[in-house]
Amino acid sequence: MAGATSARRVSGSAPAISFDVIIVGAGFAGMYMLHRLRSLGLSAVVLEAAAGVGGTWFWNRYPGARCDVESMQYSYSFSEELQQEWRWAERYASQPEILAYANYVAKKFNLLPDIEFDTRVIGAVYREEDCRWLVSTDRGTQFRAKWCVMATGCLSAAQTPNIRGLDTFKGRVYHTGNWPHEAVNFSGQTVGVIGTGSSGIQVIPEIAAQAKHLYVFQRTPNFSVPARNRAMDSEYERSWKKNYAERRAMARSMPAGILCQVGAKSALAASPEERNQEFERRWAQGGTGLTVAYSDLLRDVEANETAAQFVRDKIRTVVENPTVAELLIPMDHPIGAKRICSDTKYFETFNRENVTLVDLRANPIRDMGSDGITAGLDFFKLNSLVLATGFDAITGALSKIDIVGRHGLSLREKWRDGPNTFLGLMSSGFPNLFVVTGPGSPSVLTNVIVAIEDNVEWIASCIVHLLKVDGEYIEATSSAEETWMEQVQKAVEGTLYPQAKSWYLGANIAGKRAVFLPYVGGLPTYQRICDEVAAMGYSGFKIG
Ligand code: N01
Repeated sequence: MAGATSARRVSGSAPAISFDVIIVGAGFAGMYMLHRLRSLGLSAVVLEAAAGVGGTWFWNRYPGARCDVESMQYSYSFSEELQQEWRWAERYASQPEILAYANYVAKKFNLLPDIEFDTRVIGAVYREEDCRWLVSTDRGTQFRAKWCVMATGCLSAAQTPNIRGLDTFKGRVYHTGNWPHEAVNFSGQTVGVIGTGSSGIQVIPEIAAQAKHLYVFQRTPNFSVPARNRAMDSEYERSWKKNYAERRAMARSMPAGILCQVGAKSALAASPEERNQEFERRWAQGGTGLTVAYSDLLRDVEANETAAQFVRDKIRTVVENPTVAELLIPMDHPIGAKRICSDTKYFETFNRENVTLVDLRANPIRDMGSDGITAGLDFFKLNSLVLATGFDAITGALSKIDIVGRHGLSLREKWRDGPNTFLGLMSSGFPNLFVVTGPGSPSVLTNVIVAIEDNVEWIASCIVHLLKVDGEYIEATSSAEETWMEQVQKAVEGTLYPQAKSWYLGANIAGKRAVFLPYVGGLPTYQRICDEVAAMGYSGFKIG
């Protein structure tokens, strides 16, 4: 809700206000955390940099922004009433619809009075003397609480590339991850888009349909599958709503927390005809299910190559100019090792007369001037530039905050060579500081709303336990953390993920240590471990 205001406005000069819990972020994680804590009778405040709820869906308002998990699944499961009454318009929801849903939830559960909007958290310090977190904001306000929950999101720190002269460009520069609220009209303009990840692949067809000319500056081609989005089929919706609880439970038993057909057989055990038929079926169905057609697509190079080759051939069929087609074909990474993209007429867009693909591998960007961009020996005159250049993922939002734990330990310093957490939920040296979908949890490899709900439930139960045993603090032990991080790295070793220079590894951020950030062992395994840890009295944690 743009411009939403909370009932309580805290003035900059007031002393720190105390709560049981401070939650940072009013996206899907922060909203549910607030609701859950309230149900326990605890007092909580949510501090949110944006003017409204929704997190990533508040900021990523670029044309074409849409979820790649089906709407019937990309939604909260905690309230039967909510999931019955909300009606999704499309198979894959658009950003405005998801934002409307977030606002509906905020209203339905009366969350707004406990959210401080337009309030960016800049620091959080643990005070050993009273085991409390002191959180400070860019408004000069301070908040104090026993527990602090970082619900800061995995893809919330937008990344602007370091292009010489970018600030001298006299046209408008947009970032997909921080899109303006007012409608942007590219009609009659020559526009440049840098970046061909999920955001670029969604925004490019929309801008092409409006602009006079569009230059797509591509450094690395990406695999993308057609979304085949369509209006919600009412029979499909009814079938979900009739069995919602059962289907949600089934989804939770799947590795990504998404109910879909996961092939149990090796791709190499199928004949080429059989494989082709299966890939064609999934291509026609639309969505990202192609990469789970066989059990070993993300484990075996040869198996992976069968799917990669199928998509490469599709690109050759769709793109009319063979030279352009070859430039759009990814050859440098296994399919699925980078997050696969889902599109609506992306490759078709390169058949338009008003679209030019600029290959940055052959012609790297040299600099920008007031009128445009120079790549290789060519100058491209532009009216507007769109940066679809991604995020400092998973750790970026946390490292923007100056978080200081025991003995003056800085989280940024501790994580300089890669983040260390136990279960992605807590980091040793930072008592009572929880992270939702933190590094070392399955987070971005799942339907993130499922991962969020499970983490929030775990944190809520942990707080209940602490209250029961009269614990002042809970903290991950460094040995549990070390063992968990070894497990996280071990889980990824047998997969093809490390073969791509992706944001999963932090490879898109200069100077970021290459460490695989999410846990690839799957949501059910992860959840089982979290539950066992809790059942054993929070083994691996110190309670004092
Ligand atoms: O970001 P990205 P994204 N010069 O990092 C290029 C989720 N999401 O915002 O690959 C030139 O994937 C960069 O090139 P390269 C989803 O999880 C979901 O698109 O580094 N190019 C790349 O092409 C997704 O994976 C949805 O060589 C530069 C692009 O910018 C994640 O968010 C929709 C450059 C960045 O791609 C991130 O996606 C949108 C430079 N200096 C996002 N710097 C859906 O649900 C970067 N690039 C569908």
